[in-house]
Amino acid sequence: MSVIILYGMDISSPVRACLLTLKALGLKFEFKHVNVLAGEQLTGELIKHNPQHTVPTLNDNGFWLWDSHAICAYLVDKYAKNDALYPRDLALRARVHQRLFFDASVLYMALRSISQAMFRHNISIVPREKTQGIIEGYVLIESFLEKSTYLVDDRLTIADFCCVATVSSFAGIVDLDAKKYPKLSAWMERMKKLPYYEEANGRGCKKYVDILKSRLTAIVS
Ligand SMILES: N[C@@H](CCC(=O)N[C@@H](CS)C(=O)NCC(=O)O)C(=O)O
Repeated sequence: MSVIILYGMDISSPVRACLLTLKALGLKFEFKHVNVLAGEQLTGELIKHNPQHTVPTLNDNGFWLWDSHAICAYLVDKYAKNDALYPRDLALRARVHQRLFFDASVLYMALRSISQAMFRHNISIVPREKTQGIIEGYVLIESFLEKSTYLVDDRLTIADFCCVATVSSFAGIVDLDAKKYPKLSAWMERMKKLPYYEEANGRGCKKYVDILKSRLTAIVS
């Protein structure tokens, strides 16, 4: 019997990107909870197969893969009935990649630079310059959505899944101002209407945002 296993915890934004993809594809999968806050990623099966010990990690019938962007792309290529979520057209795919790499290298890193200090070193005061990374993320996504309803034209792709999982988590540090970022806010509302959004991203994101807010004591210049 075919078994897809996703290792992770739902407060993790890259894990939620994979949950959005799995749900959008209607795939059956097993979710193995790994409590990263307790260091569980450094033990058991996960560390044997993923020396980088990150979640999400996928085990698709013995094929192991990590990094949310790689996992989402793989799942669509392997299991989707069509290429809508990850177009095969060269130029479209290149633009999806640009957004995915933007998420990995800009958005996620802005969040990580703050959350790692909080989770690993119990630091509750955030330097203002670090929150600038989040604000720049908001500004850039607003500009990407200037002429389109999704991040690549008017088509929903895995780029939206990866970016929304990260951007929705930003609210733990800097609330999204709908007046300043109307296109971004409309996109978030559009994403929230997806029938699987709440289960795949909404719930875990709320938990994560609540944790960040409870730990944050001040933003200082
Ligand atoms: N670029 C990776 C980031 C994965 C990542 O850093 N995940 C964090 C949780 S959000 C993690 O596993 N941290 C535990 C560790 O690095 O040991 C992805 O998109 O999957």
